[in-house]
Amino acid sequence: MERITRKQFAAGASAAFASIGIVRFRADAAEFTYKYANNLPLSHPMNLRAREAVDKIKQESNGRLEVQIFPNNQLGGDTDMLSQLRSGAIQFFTLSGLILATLVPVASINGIGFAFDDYKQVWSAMDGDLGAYVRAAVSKAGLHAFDKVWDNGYREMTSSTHPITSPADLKGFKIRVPVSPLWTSMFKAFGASPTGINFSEVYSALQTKVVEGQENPLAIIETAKLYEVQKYCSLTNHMWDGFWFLANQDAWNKLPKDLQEIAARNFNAAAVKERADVKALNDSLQAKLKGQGMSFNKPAAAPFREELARAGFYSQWKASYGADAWAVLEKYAGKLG
Ligand code: X2X
Repeated sequence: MERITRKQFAAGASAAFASIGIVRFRADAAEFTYKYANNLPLSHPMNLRAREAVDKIKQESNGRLEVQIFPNNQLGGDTDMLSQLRSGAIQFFTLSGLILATLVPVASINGIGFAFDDYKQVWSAMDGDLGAYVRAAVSKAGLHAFDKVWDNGYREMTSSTHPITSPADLKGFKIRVPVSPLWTSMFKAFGASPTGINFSEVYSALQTKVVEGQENPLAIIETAKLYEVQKYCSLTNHMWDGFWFLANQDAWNKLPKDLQEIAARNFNAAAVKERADVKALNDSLQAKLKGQGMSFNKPAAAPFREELARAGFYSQWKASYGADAWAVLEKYAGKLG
């Protein structure tokens, strides 16, 4: 017996109407279709949780807001994607505050070397006054930042040539850093030779040995397969880095209040889940990366911190951000430098 389901019947009917020009739009066409771009592999918790969030947003908005995800630098490197966000070619983008600092200088403040002892300090600061301070500056620059920062993590140094056991091992070290004045300044203070390269080019820069090393949290070293082109991983925890979930201001303003509420609530909730995922991964990945051929060491932090202080790193950045911003950082991180 032939059974025609309701869906098949509807599809057939709509095709019939379409062919005579009665159906002008598909019943499932969204009112708003926005693009969300990022620089991380699909398997990173940021993309996994963002996927869940956009599914919920579609469902809760009854299909009115559809967010398409473009992971893994599909739309270009961070520098490109930031331009696309500003021009409105993309509507959402997650970006490290340290790179956002090329547009909003104070956004790199959470990356000051060895500022936060632990995640407790990090989230108090970023969900508290420090995050609010940065978001206000981001908004002045014409972008909208959601309340909850996504975790990138504590960053560790990797190398194809030698482990980093003390600041002396960084002298002349050819290291890739993200495109950001704070990163360049910090590795120059260590006497290294940093090159600013977008993440989209990192694997090949390491593979072709344009640079010897790089630094990133374990979750990225694993999901971007950097263990294939790096041998040593030194657990330096030299800074904490997070991603602001950003929206183009005009695109954001165009959304009716109810859609803004649905988007913000789901992206913020996803960020909180992603933080737990990254922390769990960072706690467990060392064994996996060892199995993939990396060797680990954990240098003492104090000599690195002292080297930065001696080079004038802390006083220079305090002057650059201003005493007010610095006081907000120290409220959470304690006295620095
Ligand atoms: O570029 C990097 O190293 C990365 C992926 O960690 C950032 O987005 C800052």
